Amino acid sequence: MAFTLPKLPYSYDGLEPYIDARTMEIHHTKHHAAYTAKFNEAISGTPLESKTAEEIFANISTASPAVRNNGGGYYNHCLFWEIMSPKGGGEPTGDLLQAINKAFGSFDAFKEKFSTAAATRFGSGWAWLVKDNSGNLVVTSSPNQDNPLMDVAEVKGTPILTIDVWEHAYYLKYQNLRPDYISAFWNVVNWEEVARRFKG
Ligand code: MN3
Repeated sequence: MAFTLPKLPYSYDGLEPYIDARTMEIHHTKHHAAYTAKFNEAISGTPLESKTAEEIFANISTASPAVRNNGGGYYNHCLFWEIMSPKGGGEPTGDLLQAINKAFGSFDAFKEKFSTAAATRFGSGWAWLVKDNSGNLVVTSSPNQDNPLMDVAEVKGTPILTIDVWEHAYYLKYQNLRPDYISAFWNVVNWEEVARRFKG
């Protein structure tokens, strides 16, 4: 099974002014495309070729660094594109909002916790909102291209929201101001998609 680079569900300038078109185009056509190609290369001719990304991640500790880094890079960006939208922003509703309130006290407290996880992840990585195996919501972050589906993850579960905090995700527009990029991100979060993934 070969993994394919998905099309973005919106145009490269669709997330302006929060995430600029040039960053989106390079991020998708260069970075994500390279992870996808190298992931396929790394599993080609191995037993992993017939597995889903989720199955590969469940035993990632036994795989090569090329599979871990590029498989994560492939999957994480697929999720990242999906949980953003030109019509995003605002607040979640219904069951998702209730679960957020239960786990974090309030939506604002959740935003604060997620933003801090994203801002304080040293070097390159991702912040996550994860539905754990008990159905509870947890905020975490991971280095490099690791994700919560991997057996090596500090917090394991189903990722339902994520932000890429590699410099390539924001440097053209925000330079070293990662917190400004994180603040802007909230304006493009696709809560309908996050809620869909929460329902699972
Ligand atoms: Mn990236």
